[in-house]
Amino acid sequence: MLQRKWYDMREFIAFLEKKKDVITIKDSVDPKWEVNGITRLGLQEHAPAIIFDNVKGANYPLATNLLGTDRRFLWALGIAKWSDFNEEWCRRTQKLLPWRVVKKAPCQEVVLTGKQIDLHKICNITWHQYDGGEFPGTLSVSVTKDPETGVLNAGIYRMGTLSRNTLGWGAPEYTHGRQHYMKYERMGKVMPMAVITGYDPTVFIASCTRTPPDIDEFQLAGALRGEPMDMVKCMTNDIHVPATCEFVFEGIVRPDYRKIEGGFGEYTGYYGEARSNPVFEVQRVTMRKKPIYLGAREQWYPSESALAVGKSSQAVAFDTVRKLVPGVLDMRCDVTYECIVKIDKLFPGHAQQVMDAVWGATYARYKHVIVVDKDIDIWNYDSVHWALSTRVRADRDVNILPRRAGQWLDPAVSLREKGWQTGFGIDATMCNEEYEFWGEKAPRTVDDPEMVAKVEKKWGNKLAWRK
Ligand SMILES: Cc1cc2nc3c(=O)[nH]c(=O)nc-3n(C[C@H](O)[C@H](O)[C@H](O)COP(=O)(O)O)c2cc1C
Ligand SMILES: [Mn+2]
Repeated sequence: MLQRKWYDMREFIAFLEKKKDVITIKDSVDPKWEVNGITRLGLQEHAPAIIFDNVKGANYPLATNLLGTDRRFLWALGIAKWSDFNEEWCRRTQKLLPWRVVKKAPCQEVVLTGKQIDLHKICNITWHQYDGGEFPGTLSVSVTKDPETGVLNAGIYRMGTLSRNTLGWGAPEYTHGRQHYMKYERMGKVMPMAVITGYDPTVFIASCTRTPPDIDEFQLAGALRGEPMDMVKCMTNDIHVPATCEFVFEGIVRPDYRKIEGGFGEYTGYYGEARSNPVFEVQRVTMRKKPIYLGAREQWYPSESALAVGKSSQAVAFDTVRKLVPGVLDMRCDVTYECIVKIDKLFPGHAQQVMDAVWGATYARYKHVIVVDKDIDIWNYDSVHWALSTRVRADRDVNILPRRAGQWLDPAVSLREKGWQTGFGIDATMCNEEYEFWGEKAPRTVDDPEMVAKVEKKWGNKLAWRK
């Protein structure tokens, strides 16, 4: 069985070393442009993960592109291929795994307080050319506690440095972290928060997953890795964090206080505008000895931001939809707002029912839903495109659902309309029911599996191009 349980980020990096899929850059690099350019090239070329040993002005090494390729993302979970991914995720997460509390933790080996805290010396990267400044908070997981239920939430939201010890906190209103904050703010109370980075990769994936509310992402991480997370209480508040992470930033977010933060290059592949965001005030930093900072250059696929948000949320959406609608076989969502669903079509309106389930019951807020038949290989866009061009009649098969809750960062929507989107569904299944009504049959595809199987047997290893 493939490995899926990692003690910490270092164990995963050691695994990548064995696979020759991580490189270390020892030369000094400029945080304003060189890290940007090198990570951009690395992502675009599906290259190894990168550790920058010597970032000018920073005290710690920086790891990037950790899950930036399909292969590393699948390795992190110990899953062999995408077509196994959804089923395996659902199997593992049927039951979430509560975490264990430990008293002593590597992440509290070194402590910085007061004037010792200087964010500019911890992570000082400008990840994209036109970012508003340094963004240490790219793969930083915000951990908060619901003041009413006590349930923990972990989510990754952008954070840009405002001063030596403050960061803008980019959690929009539809995120769980922000909803915790809204509860504190209504009570006029300060919200305690812990921000962590440099963790076992299942924490990375769980924190990006768009789940229903009141799910503790550390229990999800436990289920994904097949062993409960070990968690330790923060030194200055009651929030628990993974014991083996590299950095913990303990602090508060005050009510009724905002500062302009951004703009920033987002996972959509476009710059998001500067916003008036709540402010995270760091009161203490705890870390491991010789810690490694973890960050990411956000962009479209290929990138860890696209993979982690896309694939984890896809698996949860798949689980939801297949529990509501029969005949749902697989799902693929790796272009931010698009969801492709494969079904075994059983009745008229089946594809439309799938669209309704995706729009109505999943948390990822997909705009576009494409439904295809069971003979289509959704892991091959050639196959999906073939279905779109040969099985669709637009006046019959296109469904538009205006004015739904959308994604804040949708580049197709101007600031005035932010937060709204239009559902667009394409039924790209063959219209068998129409043919059959008149006693006809839908055209047969030219897949010819029997001939292919016969040839495979006789010619399989004699074909020159296969050698
Ligand atoms: C690198 C990276 C950066 C992200 N930045 C943001 C962000 O700034 N705002 C946001 O709403 N989601 C962001 N996300 C996506 C969220 O982490 C994801 O939607 C997650 O489900 C949020 O957690 P929640 O559902 O518990 O609120 C980011 C994801 C990644 C991988
Ligand atoms: Mn959540």
